[in-house]
Amino acid sequence: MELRPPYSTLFLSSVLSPLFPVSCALIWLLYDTYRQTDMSNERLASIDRSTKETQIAVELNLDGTGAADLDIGVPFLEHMLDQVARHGMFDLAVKAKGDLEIDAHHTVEDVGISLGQAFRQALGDKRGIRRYGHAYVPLDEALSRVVLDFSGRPGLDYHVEYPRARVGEFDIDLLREFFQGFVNHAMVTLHIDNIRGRNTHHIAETIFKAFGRSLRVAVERDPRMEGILPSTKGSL
Ligand SMILES: [Mn+2]
Repeated sequence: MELRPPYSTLFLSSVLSPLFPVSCALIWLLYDTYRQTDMSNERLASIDRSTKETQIAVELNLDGTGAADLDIGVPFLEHMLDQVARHGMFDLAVKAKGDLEIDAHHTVEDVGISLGQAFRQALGDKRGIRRYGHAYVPLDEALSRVVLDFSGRPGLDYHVEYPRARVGEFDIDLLREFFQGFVNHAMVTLHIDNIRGRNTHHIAETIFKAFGRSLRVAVERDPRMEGILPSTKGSL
C-alpha cells in the first residue's frame, strides 16, 4: 500500500525529530524494567529427579490457576494431587515413571520428595510469605485438619487411622510415605489430623484438600511482609 503525502510527512518528521531516539530509549527502559520485575516475581520450580527406582519431573507455579497435568501411573495419587493443585491454586505438572511392577511404594514416596523439592525451589528465601497455613476440610462425614509451617525444619505429625487398608488398588499406608518425603525436602513442619470419618476415600480426600488449602495460605504473599523474612532468627 502506498503512503499518502500527509502520512509520510508525519512519519518522516517524527522519525527525524531529535527526540525520536530519546523516546525510543525511554519506552525500551520502561518495558525492560517491567519485564524484569515481572520475571523476578514469578515463583516457579522445575525438578528432574532420577533414581534406579523412579524418574520424576515436576513443574510448579505457586501463583497459578489450579491447573493440574498429572501422569504418574497411580490413579489414586493423581486424584489426590489434583485436589492439591485445585485447592492450593497452583499450576502443577507431575510426570512419573516408577517401578510399579513391584508396587507403588517408590513412586508415591518419590513424588512426595520431588514435590517437596519443587516447593523449596519455588519459594527461594521465603521473603514476604505468610509462612504458616492451616485448613479444616470436611467431605460428608469426614473432617481433617492440616497445619503447616515453612520452618526450614522437617517434621511430620501424622494422626490418621483409615478404616480400610486399600482404596481400590491403592495401599493407603503409602500416603504417610508421601507426606514424609514431602516434609523432608520442603523442610516444613506438617501436622495432619483426621478428626473423624468412616469412608477411607473421604478421609484421604479431606487430608489432601486441607493440605492444598494450607499450602496456599502459607506460601501466599503478605503485603505487610513485603521483602521481610517471617522469622526473628534472620533465616528460615
Ligand atoms: Mn474422590
